[in-house]
Amino acid sequence: MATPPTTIALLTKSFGPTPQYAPPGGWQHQGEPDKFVATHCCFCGQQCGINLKVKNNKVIGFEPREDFPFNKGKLCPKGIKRYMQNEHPDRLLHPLKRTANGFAQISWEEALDTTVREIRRIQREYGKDSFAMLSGVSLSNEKSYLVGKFARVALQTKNLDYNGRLCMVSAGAGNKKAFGIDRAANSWADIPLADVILVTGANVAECAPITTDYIWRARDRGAKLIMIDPRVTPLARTADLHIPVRPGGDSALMNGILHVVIERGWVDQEFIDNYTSGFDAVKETVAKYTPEYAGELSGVDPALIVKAAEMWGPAKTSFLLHARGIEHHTKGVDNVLSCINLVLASGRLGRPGCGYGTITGQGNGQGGREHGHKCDQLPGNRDIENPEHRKYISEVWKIAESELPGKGNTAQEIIELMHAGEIKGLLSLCFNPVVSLPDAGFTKEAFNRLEHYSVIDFFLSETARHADIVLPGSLHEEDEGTSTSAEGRVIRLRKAVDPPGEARVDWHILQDIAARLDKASHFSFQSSEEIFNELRVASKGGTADYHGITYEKIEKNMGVFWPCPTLDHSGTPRLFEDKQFFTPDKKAHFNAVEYRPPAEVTDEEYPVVLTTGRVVSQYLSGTQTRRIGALVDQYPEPLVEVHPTLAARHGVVSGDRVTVETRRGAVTLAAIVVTTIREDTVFIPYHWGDDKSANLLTNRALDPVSKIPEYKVCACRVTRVHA
Ligand SMILES: Nc1nc2c(c(=O)[nH]1)N[C@H]1C(S)=C(S)[C@@H](COP(=O)(O)OP(=O)(O)OC[C@H]3O[C@@H](n4cnc5c(=O)[nH]c(N)nc54)[C@H](O)[C@@H]3O)O[C@H]1N2
Ligand SMILES: Nc1nc2c(c(=O)[nH]1)N[C@H]1C(S)=C(S)[C@@H](COP(=O)(O)OP(=O)(O)OC[C@H]3O[C@@H](n4cnc5c(=O)[nH]c(N)nc54)[C@H](O)[C@@H]3O)O[C@H]1N2
Ligand code: SF4
Ligand SMILES: [Mo]
Repeated sequence: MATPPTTIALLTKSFGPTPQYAPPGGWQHQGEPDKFVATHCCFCGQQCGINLKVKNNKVIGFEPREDFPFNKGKLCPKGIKRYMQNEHPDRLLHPLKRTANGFAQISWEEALDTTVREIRRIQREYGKDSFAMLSGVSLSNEKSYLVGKFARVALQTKNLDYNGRLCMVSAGAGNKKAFGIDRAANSWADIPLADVILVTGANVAECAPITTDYIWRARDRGAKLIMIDPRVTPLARTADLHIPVRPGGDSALMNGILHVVIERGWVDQEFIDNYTSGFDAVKETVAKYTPEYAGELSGVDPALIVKAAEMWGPAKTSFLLHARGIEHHTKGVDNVLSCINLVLASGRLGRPGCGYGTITGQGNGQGGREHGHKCDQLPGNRDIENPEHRKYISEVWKIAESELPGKGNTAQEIIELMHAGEIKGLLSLCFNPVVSLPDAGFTKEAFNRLEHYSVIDFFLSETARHADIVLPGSLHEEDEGTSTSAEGRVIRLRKAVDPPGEARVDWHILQDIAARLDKASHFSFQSSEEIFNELRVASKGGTADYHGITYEKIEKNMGVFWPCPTLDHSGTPRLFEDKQFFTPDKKAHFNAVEYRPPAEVTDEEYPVVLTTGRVVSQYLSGTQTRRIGALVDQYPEPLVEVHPTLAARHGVVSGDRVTVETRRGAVTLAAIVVTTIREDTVFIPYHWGDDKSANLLTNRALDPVSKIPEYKVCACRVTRVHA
């Protein structure tokens, strides 16, 4: 019997989340749990261990998990409150379809049949690649792998990409160029052993909170800390040296530091000669980046550049960390390479206390970038255009190589093609592009032009509101699986509860769609572990080799670091110990980088630099954390950080409403006047949608190599709103 179409009042009346939710009796009075489930936090790439308390098939709270070596019981505010989304009344419990009166509940049969009918129609009328797929790396390794296979084998489209395109791709491209492998070079155990730590473009205390503990342990031993950021972030307040770089100035700044390091003779010539290539070109390039020239380009006092070189250069051990502050740029890859050049010149890699790493952002931002989620990638971090790689994966997937699509478009390019009317249909999961992509007005127009859009999510995100069919998926704690942390450690996620109502585990939904596309024989997995075992084979021989990792081994050892090629291999916490790199010539490659200005620079009309990022209590596009009351209380809405000098120029005091305007749009928000930001720069966190969205302002310009958007710099003007 067909389900009668009842519009869902909660979803149509108000799109805003209902954060004040607490179960009857309140969270504190849920009684004794039936069991504890040892698993991991669902949010950031630190992947802290946590014990979930479960009662009557519901998560009712948590206990610290002291046994997991990374965080040893410590959690940040998000980890502590993560369980509170489990029973939220906004949770999608039934499939929905769009009607003239809002969303109506439908049966799974109707939802899946409609999705598949539209996939077939669009692909018949406009070609296979006119139907695209977008995915995300809050998904487990198993789901990420399955998505890659699903898009190529079931949808047969080349147009699959993922939300890591907004996150890890500049670091990934830089790391591959220099080292031939895309992973932090060390486990975090090397951080406390470093004598100097240089952190650039990373708000460690708010975005990788547990890493703070590692850095403090180094400082307890007397280590020096250098922080490079346009803002004095919480960790920067305790640093030995803070360099307030002008957004977009990083490659010039790093070239300047390397200039001084070379001039003073603090390079490891033996390491450079034996294990690297390309140093002479770099030396020649940085020769003109004197502290004065580099300081002028990056907006900092030349003395600070000299001071940084004096701290970094002669140290015995060191660790360099960066995150999106240097990567979210049209020269994100160049910025990363300029950091790697400094590390290589010092020769401090592959030894205790000597390390380098990008701080991976999303929960499975590491694993999710290895298993074929990207438009140019096959599992094991293989290349979709390499004939040998294609042949191997076609054999694993039991298809003819000719059936395997080629390289597709990246996430932002897919949106551009939707806007241009070339991509007509979309299936997405685990991605909220209407909030998270730059130039949100443009993104919304692109979604409105689709002929069909199906989404798998557990909340009705801002993007899901554009869907024709909504398929209710699963939370982290509703499925078994694995994830790979920022350190490169593969860990076990454990199922605590079943999906509520009619919601289904994400990969079951993909298998149901595949079956309706007549591909059941390729998608007949009975468990997450079966998917993982196919992933192991598919990754075998690739750089991201998981072949020697099993569920049992992960559980026994509290995680296994890849590469791990064989069952008797214990994993690789520290890369490059043998000074062998993963490039064809086994050497590490220097890459000369010339400074380029950002895509949009300030002028008379738009005289202020806008940069965007995060706050500790909110996560990404906010669909989850904006529904957790305690986190909303901590930071209820976006504030514009303004320096007192700029504030005075506009007569603004904290709490005043200001309009921030760029060539793309305007938002009006409350200002917060702080001395911790550059005078020429304002900062807005991006975790909100609709009229509070920072991405109404940001620029769609992309890095030519990584295709990451330039979230970290554009030109704006600020005006005070008079009551
Ligand atoms: N609380 C919280 N934690 C998170 C997340 C979250 O949403 N909330 N998200 C996770 C994810 S996916 C990611 S990618 C990471 C991101 O982690 P981070 O990259 O640490 O966070 P962001 O706030 O995006 O940016 C970091 C810093 O870059 C600075 N910055 C801006 N422009 C520049 C520049 O041109 N040069 C330099 N050197 N610095 C600049 C900003 O002032 C900011 O302090 O966090 C992860 N952890
Ligand atoms: N202005 C500006 N914009 C930015 C950034 C910035 O610094 N500034 N940072 C960028 C970065 S680094 C990132 S990583 C992106 C993130 O941007 P998005 O990936 O769009 O953000 P999320 O909030 O993770 O969106 C994921 C969606 O998937 C759902 N979801 C989460 N887990 C699961 C799951 O297991 N299954 C299913 N089916 N759904 C799930 C959530 O409910 C949510 O609707 O934002 C980018 N956008
Ligand atoms: S640091 Fe990251 S993984 Fe750890 S509790 Fe906080 S959000 Fe979760
Ligand atoms: Mo990210």
